[in-house]
Parts: sequence; structure tokens; C-alpha cells
Amino acid sequence: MRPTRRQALLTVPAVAAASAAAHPDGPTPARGLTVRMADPLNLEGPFAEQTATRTPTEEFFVRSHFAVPNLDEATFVLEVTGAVETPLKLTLGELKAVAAAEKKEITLECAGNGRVFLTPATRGLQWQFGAIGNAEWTGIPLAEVLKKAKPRSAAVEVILVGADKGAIADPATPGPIHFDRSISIEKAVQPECLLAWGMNGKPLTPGHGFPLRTVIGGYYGMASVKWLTKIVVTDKPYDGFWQTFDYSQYERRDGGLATLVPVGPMQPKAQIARPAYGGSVPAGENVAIAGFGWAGEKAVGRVEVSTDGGKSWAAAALGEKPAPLRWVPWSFEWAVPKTPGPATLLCRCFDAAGKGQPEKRDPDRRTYTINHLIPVPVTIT
Ligand SMILES: Nc1nc2c(c(=O)[nH]1)N[C@H]1C(S)=C(S)[C@@H](COP(=O)(O)O)O[C@H]1N2
Ligand SMILES: [Mo]
Repeated sequence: MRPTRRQALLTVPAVAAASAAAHPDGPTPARGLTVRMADPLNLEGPFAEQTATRTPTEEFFVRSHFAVPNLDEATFVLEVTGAVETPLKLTLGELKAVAAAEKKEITLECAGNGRVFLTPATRGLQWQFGAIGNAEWTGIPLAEVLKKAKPRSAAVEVILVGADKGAIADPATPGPIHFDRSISIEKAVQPECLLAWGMNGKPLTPGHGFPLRTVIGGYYGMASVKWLTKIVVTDKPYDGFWQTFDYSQYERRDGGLATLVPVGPMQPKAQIARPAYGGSVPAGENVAIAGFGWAGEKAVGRVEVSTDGGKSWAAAALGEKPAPLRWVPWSFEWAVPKTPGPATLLCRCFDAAGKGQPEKRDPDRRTYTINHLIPVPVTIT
């Protein structure tokens, strides 16, 4: 039986419901992930238990539209084709020799993170707070491979194609299609766009894209294509399934007409990890409210907390020096009132340029880019 919306929301992610064998990335970790979909396996990370800045790989959310493709490192080839002077076919060894390996800490947030909080309820995976994680990725800049392939002067976009594929019923696809996404050539040559084979110092796990994926820093997760086997440089914008039917929003009004645009840059957002959503706090004591804030391509400027449902706000203390592309931990010491009863906590993030979060949900964003303020109910006991 499907849990109700309310149950799904209040479920504490203790131990995954899937058997250990069903986990593509080894034994189910003790701290547990929540299964948002069993087949293909989609897992939500235990955000309420996230304490370190780096998310351990076994607690990192998994978002896959199709079954994990079975790729062999020994026979793996990355093809670079389309509007380039020099089409390439690179083995993993050849790819690694293109440039010096780099390590970059980058936060990935699924564009649907927080979807369970949308009213009315929408279709799509009902993520709460845990479709986000921060890892150290090892790879080379996508720019280095593009430089080698020499994009033609007319090139405008780079399509990143995954090896996974399947047919979708609604809206129907013309048979099985791959997962793919395009990004502009301007974004593709930025240093935060990696072809990565390592995650947290180890080879990618099957669920996270073994043996090669892209990590497109500052963009929502859908751009970070896993199981990357093909790069197509194009001289016109791509209108593939994953940026028209899916992962698009009404961002523009061209001549007053609502115009769909592919979802792109991660927006400023902060989330409360502790106290947990729906949890309780002891009356009259000091309690740490703690969480993470991020701002995509920009660094976090500040995070603020409200313990009175948004009437008043105070600055949270940042646990680290903020930097672009990765989240920053924050905390706030709350003197909990002496009277038992319900309380509503809120947090909000501003990027270094002062851009904050919208108070209310903007329906133009369909079911993506969810960064309006989300009240966290707690009970003072
Ligand atoms: N090939 C492929 N790449 C993909 C996906 C996919 O289904 N197939 N899902 C995307 C989405 S929507 C997200 S949010 C991220 C999640 O990365 P993760 O599973 O490593 O956390 O992968 C992206 N890359
Ligand atoms: Mo996603």
C-alpha cells in the first residue's frame, strides 16, 4: 500500500525498506536511506542525521530514471561527436590522460528536492529534505575534452548522454530513450563542470554513475549525467525529453507568452536538519537548530532562522567559510520557551549578492526548483 502524503512526510528515515541485496551500492547503511522508488531504485539521504560537511557515499541520495546500466571499465568508450572539428573516442585510460586530475567539493541537489511540501500534491518522487548531498569529486574539466575535440564556431550547446535508457509511458516516448541533458557551451567550459570517475576518494559506485559521470557544479542534479558515454556538441538548442517534458519550468514570458525553459542553476536555499521535522524539543532548555545552506554557483552570504513562524529572524552562525558550489553548515542556539506547545521553525539563505528565497511557492516552476520557505513544525514538551 502506498503511504499517504502525511505518512511519507513524517516517516523518520531509520532503516531502508529495501533489502540489502537490492541496494546497488552495497549493504544498506545502518543510518539508513528512504526508498522513494524501488524499481528503478531511488533513495533519499538521511538529511536529519547529516552532520559532516561531506556526505558519505553510502548516505548520498540516488536519483535514477532507469535501471543502472552494466558498464565494463575495460571496454568503456566515451564518444565526443557533433559540431566538432575532431570527433573523439576515448577509453577511460585515454580520458584520464587528457588533463591532470582534479578534486572538487560540489553539492548536488535534485530539482525535485522538497516536492512533498508542494500543495496541492504533484506527481513525481515525493522527496522531503534528503535529495541533496555534498561530495568530493575526482575528474578532469569537461573543458579539456572539448578543447581536444575543437567545437565549431557555431556550437551553442553540449548534450551529455547517459548509457541508461527506457521507454516512458506518460508522456509517451518514441520507444526507449537515453537519459540526456544539454547545457550551454559557455557553462560547459567553466571549471566547475567535471568528467568525474571518483566520489569521496573512491571509484564511482554503480548507482552514482560508474565508471564516468558529469558533475555540473551549481546546477540542479539532472545536469550531472551519470554513466556518461556520449557528448554531442550542437549548433542549435536541444529539445530532448529531459528538458522539455521533464525538468523545464515557465521561467520566461516571451511577448507575454508563457515559455518553457530547461531548469538550470540551483537557487539559494537553507534546510533545517535538526530538530527533525515534526520532532520535539525540551521546554526551557537551550537547543541547537542546525542545518545546511547553499546558493549554487554563488557562495552563501548569510543564513537566518526564525523560531516564531517567520515574525522575527536572527542570524545563524556559519560553521565554515562559504564557497561557491558547495553547501555550508550553520547553527543557531535557541532558548526554547518554558511553556509546552507547538512551535514553527523556519530558515532562509541569502547568496553573497543578497539574493534570498521566495516566501511563497511560484507555480511557474511546475514541480522543480523548490526553494520557497518551508515551515518545520516542532512540539515543545
Ligand atoms: N544517466 C543518468 N544520469 C542522471 C540521472 C539519470 O536518471 N540517468 N538522474 C539525474 C538526476 S535527476 C539527478 S538529481 C542526479 C542524481 O545523482 P546521484 O544519483 O548520484 O545522487 O543524477 C542525474 N544524472
Ligand atoms: Mo533530479
